[in-house]
Amino acid sequence: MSKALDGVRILDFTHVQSGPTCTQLLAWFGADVIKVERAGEGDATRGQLRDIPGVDSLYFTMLNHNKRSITLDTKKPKGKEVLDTLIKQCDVLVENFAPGALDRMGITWEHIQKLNPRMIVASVKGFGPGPYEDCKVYENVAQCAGGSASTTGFDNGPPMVTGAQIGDSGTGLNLALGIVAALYQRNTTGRGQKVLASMQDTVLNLCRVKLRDQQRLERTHTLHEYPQYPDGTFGEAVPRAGNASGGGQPGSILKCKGWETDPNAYIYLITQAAAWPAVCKVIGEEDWITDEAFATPAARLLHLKLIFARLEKWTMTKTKFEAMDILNKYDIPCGPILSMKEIAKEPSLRATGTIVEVDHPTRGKYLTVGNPIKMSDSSTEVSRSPLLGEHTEEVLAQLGYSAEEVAELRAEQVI
Ligand code: CAO
Repeated sequence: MSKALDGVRILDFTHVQSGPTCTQLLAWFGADVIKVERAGEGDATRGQLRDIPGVDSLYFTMLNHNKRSITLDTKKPKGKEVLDTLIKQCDVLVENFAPGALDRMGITWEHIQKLNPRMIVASVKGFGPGPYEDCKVYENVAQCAGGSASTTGFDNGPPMVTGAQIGDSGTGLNLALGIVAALYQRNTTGRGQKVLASMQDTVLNLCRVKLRDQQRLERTHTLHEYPQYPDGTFGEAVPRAGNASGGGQPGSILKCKGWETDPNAYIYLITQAAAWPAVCKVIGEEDWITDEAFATPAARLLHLKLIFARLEKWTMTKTKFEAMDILNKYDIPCGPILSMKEIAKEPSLRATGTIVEVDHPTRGKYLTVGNPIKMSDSSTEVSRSPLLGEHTEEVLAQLGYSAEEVAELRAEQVI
């Protein structure tokens, strides 16, 4: 089967998480991704959070599948020459260095344009233009600056970051979309362009509903669906919503059978308006279907704590999976709180290629998350991440370097 991005060659100058997420996706869609790393250490994540001494970490392997790795010191003049050759022969350069690092290397937009006007130059940065544009940024900084931390957690606790890597992997995803759109536009313009995805912008985009609520709060001074209502008073900014649903359908996390010993014996349950009569039947409160205090969504907003306390009395008599089975029969939206252990073992996720087992020459077998985007005419086969510099000779030969030239570059520690 052909792949969506067959024939697209990516100069992958990314490291850590955000950039590698992007180029891994492009590789899964069929692009030839050449990862450029410094000899010796390579991408810093190869050595971070190691669980096996001397072996590429899971952090690295799980973000760099289906790529080729070459080592190159791009600060040495001969290394820069190789980089220039790569620029001439690739379609896209992807990077997520600290602001200005590419310019300091002499790889300016103008320089790239001269070598290859069709090249797309795609960058992740922590911030877009503005007061923080020169800052180095990691995941949690982006979550804090993008509005996620101030709106996550409980209203009586401090701001909180989430485990979902929305700043890193989220921005990588946005960048990949920008690159594909730029490749499409190049079909008509014949020109490359710069693509920028900032981590703050990405997080804010994912917190869109919170900016919605900020404006509602300023206009009406209350947010009926938030847990502070009707007992508490609101401040000037959108408060942390705990586990309340972000939409207009009230929801909560409720204890299930076994919660005393199992930290994940919980279910998320949404009392969607259409499912309200069914909810009442399931918990044996049929009177609530017609009772004025509960009959309408607006009336229920005044009693959410009581409603969820009653629901929890019911969920505590069932395991999360028993509760799921019963609630799904009535089309009541709900979801079990799944631990990573449970997710790793879930057969349906293995069957769809969302969880994949990969074999690695020095690590052995490990699990990874496969391509979350499934296409009917461009399938994804996940292959292991490259060892550092594994493809240096192969790529240089493809670029037209002779064996003697490669030996010389090696002797001069350029590769
Ligand atoms: N050959 C020679 N030099 C190389 C090289 C190579 N192959 N690859 C990288 N370098 C150099 C860079 O040119 C840079 O040199 P200068 O500082 O002299 O310009 C240097 O290595 C370090 O790059 P860096 O500043 O990007 O790396 P860092 O570890 O200090 O910072 C990070 C890491 C992530 C904070 C920073 O890159 C950043 O803010 N990136 C943008 C935002 C981002 O993507 N953050 C998400 C990271 S994932 O959690």
